[in-house]
Amino acid sequence: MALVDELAELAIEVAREAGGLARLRREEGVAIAATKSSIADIVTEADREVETLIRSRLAAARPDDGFLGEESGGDRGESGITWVVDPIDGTVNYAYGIPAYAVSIAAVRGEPAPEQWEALAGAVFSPPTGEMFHAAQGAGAWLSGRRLEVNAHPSAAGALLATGFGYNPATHAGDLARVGRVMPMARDLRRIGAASLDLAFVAAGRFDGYFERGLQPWDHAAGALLVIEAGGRFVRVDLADNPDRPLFVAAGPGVFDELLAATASP
Ligand code: LIP
Repeated sequence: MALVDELAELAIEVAREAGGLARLRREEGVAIAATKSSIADIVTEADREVETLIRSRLAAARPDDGFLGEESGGDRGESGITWVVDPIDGTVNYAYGIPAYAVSIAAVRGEPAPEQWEALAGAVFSPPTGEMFHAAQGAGAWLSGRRLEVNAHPSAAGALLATGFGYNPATHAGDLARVGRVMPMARDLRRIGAASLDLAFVAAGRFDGYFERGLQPWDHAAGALLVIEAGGRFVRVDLADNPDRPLFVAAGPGVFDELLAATASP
């Protein structure tokens, strides 16, 4: 079996088990364990428990790999491969009981930095719906045995788009200005609250495009590979006002350039 396929199979297996634990804890009742950078940036005990499960399963299967997780940080392995993990993406939705959250697991090669890594495999599992989106480098993106393709929507005019807003309220004026530039040309806008699902939906043709500033590596590592393997484009753009808060844009080829032009300014 090719390495990318082996990594994808492991990502799928662990994401499914981890998603089952997340769903169980949700049904039992979820408490916010801590607030991180802002009132919107929270962590639950389930986030921590699910990431611990994921980390232990991956280490048991591939002990020489590195790990980079939202809740437990990272360590470099010996194999040159790093697992980039968001145990519960859409944490606020999860805490409020909104059925829009996912387990995101990606395997990357090289430096564990988004602008340098090579994505090899990824899985985005949605426990509320049971949908497993997955991809292996060069082998396409898939959902329930169906190969995914981004929409062939010919332009940003009339496109169904999605976005998100960062945790820092000081950045919301720019985010809302960006929405103001996009809305006049869009069919409509959705804000799901889980970047990995936003990206999976672009790959599946449920959105024509997605844009958001300030995503963390674990938010987009798996979803970006889904988009690319589904024939879409994904880019990270440093903006002049704050290069440490890059803009991410994902879309099909007909929408991408116009969407990037409309969003790639502070
Ligand atoms: C979330 C992202 C979402 C963004 C939220 C938050 P988390 O990740 O998936 O797109 O708008 O602000 O960053 O914190 O739920 O893992």
